[in-house]
Amino acid sequence: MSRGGPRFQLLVIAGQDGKCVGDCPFSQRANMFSKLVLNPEDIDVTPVSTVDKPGWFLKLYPDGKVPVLIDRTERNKIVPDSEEIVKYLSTLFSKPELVPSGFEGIPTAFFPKFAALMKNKDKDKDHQLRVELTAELGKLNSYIESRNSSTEYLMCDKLTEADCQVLPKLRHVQVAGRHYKNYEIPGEFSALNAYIKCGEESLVFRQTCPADEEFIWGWSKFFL
Ligand SMILES: N[C@@H](CCC(=O)N[C@@H](CS)C(=O)NCC(=O)O)C(=O)O
Repeated sequence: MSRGGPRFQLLVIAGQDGKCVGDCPFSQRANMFSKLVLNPEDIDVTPVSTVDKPGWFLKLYPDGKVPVLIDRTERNKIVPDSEEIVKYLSTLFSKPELVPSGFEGIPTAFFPKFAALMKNKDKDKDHQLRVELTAELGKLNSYIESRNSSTEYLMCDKLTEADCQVLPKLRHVQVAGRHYKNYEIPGEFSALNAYIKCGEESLVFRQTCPADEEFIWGWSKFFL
């Protein structure tokens, strides 16, 4: 660590107390990826409230969205957006192996389907939205089944950017889906469930995952 403190600061969403880490999957993606690339002493992770955005944050980044990465050795260069943060860190530290090609082939449309179910207020549409969510999760299950069976994570035996994108979103389905919609990822999706178990046991996931209450609080605005 340099005398001036860590090189990077990562602003992520804050939870309900304004201090702990909240439930933004894009923030967790950037946080997970930064842990794959950087030594812990090279980065500070700072939760920022997006409910009551501090003036310093809006001055720094008027769009007011998280995550945002600050590179202190590059005159406090601001890198907003999880995708850009991943590109910036992987290029800077030359880690192409953490961003393998082929992500486009992974079926990830379950998250918009999940959000549609969570936001739906018409009881008559709920069943159809559940069916659509299950169908998308089924595609992900089939994708995982079709890979080399010795592969632990989505693309290989090590966590990559693909896992940083997908695992945080699956956690939303598990925790908020169960709480608000009584939705369970089907047990027969055994490849998907095994992948989730493996991913969620990884240190990087556990270090960055918000508490269950944060998912419940984060989605609560749709259930008032
Ligand atoms: N495309 C962006 C999405 C970031 C995003 O939508 N962040 C949400 C939290 S999950 C946010 O900051 N919302 C606050 C706001 O829009 O005011 C990324 O990948 O980083």
